[in-house]
Amino acid sequence: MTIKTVTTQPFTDQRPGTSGLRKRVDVFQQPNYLENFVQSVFNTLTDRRGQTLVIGGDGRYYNREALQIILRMAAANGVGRMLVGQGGILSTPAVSCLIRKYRALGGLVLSASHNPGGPEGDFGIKYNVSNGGPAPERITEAIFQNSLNIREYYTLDAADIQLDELGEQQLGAMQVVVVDSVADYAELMEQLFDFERMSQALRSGALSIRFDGMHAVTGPYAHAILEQRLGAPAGSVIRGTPLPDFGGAHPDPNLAHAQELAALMFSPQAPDLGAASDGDGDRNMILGRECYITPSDSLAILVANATLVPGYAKGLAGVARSMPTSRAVDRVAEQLGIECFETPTGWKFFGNLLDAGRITLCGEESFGTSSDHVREKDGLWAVLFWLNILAVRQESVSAIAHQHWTRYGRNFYTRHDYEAVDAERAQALMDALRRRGSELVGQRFGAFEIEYCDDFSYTDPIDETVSQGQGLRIGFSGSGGGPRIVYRLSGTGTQGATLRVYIERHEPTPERHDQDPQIALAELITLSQQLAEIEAYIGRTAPSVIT
Ligand code: VG1
Ligand code: CO
Repeated sequence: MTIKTVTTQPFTDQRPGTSGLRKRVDVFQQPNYLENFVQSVFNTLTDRRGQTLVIGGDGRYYNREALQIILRMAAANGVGRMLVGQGGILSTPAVSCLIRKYRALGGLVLSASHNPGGPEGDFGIKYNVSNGGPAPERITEAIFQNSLNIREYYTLDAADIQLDELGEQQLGAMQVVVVDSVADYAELMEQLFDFERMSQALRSGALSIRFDGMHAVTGPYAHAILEQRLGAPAGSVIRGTPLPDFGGAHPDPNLAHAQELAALMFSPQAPDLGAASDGDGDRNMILGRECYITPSDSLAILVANATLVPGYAKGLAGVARSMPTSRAVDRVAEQLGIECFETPTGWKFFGNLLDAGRITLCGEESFGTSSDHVREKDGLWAVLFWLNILAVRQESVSAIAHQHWTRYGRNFYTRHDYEAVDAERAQALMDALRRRGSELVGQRFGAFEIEYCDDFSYTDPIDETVSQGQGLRIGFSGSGGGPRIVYRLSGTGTQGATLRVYIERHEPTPERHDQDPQIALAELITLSQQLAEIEAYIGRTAPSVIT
């Protein structure tokens, strides 16, 4: 089959963000837009010839079309073998699992994660490297530089691959293997968790779960693992069929977007555990009966209970959290006497620590938790971890959380997002705050005195790469690390800018642990708006989403 060389012009906006290249579907559908980016990836992979790559997506609109385009380009670029999820479906953690298991050179994830899908929604593409994790900044930057200079791309004149048929097919000189989307991932989960114990509890009715797949990628995984293997009654998984537009809903697992689940969990019919995952299956939300667990607390509780789970019974090497994530896990790590790292936002920053064996569990406040079993965050893994803990402890989610807070204190935490604001104004807000940093130190606002104000810079402990400008931190004096407000701009949005404000305060007194976080943090929330002059800069008096 002859390779076709197609002439093209560069686009200037193909710099990957926090998690790959994300744009509106109509941007991706422009002639050569996807092709340019994919060719830039291949150009960067100088050792791709004859190698294996993994590819799959979350099933959103344009997934199948994009897959066919990429497969033809891969063949024309000399890739030896492509492992493709059946129907084009693979969750982000499943891609990571397959890359590692089959020693692939890397993989491509087609997803815009929790962003809405459909013709009016978003699409995305992310390259993962041979450890199964997102490409580090050095590589994403090389891809971007390549995209600025690209003049041609390579493809084949060939018929479409049958994406729904398991097994081998040929595309030019390249082998395409359509693999079961769930099997390898499910097998990995069985190695980590006590399936027998969880299954007994679920089958006997001692334990019950409701999992919301949000019509995104985790549906097939949850049906197979929770219902078929573990025996949770049919109906335990809701919205379990992936749909190209996610049923018109927003596949973002939080209280605002998983309303049916949230309503159930705060009703008399609530099961023991409620959970949801996002578009590409790497996020998780955890709920108990009348109880919502923040992702930051979830990480801390998993770390504190890890030895109850077979895969982690030996204990943890260390842990890590992204900078804006609450410091609840720091306290647990301190008690356990293990290292705790603070990394910039984005899963790629955990990769080196995981590879070096310095950390076992890690997480982000944005509903992301995982371990060294893959190199991505893993939604269903977190749900199984909780289920395993519940099966062993035989206590409610709420009781476990309260005992945790009694022992370590509670880190009241909230994130306020100001979405789709003017990008220049948002940048001006950040610049002004950065400039005022040193003058703010020592100033007092009511009960709060500013102890430090800095722009977070991270030096990777393994390869010493420096990442600057990762968010502004304002720390106040006080016990338990002191209250903290963090400001940063999102790197995953596709419309204007999104300002994220993260607010946190440690509360040691158990009698005060049952407050609503928005009330417990009320003064700091007001202060977060005043200090950054949010209304003056971006014209908003309230956030668009609170988590
Ligand atoms: C957000 C989250 C970040 C997460 C990223 C990708 O990034 O804050 O913690 O790693 O999304 O998650 P940002 O730059 O918009 O704040 V996902 O589920 O899109 O892969
Ligand atoms: Co995601």
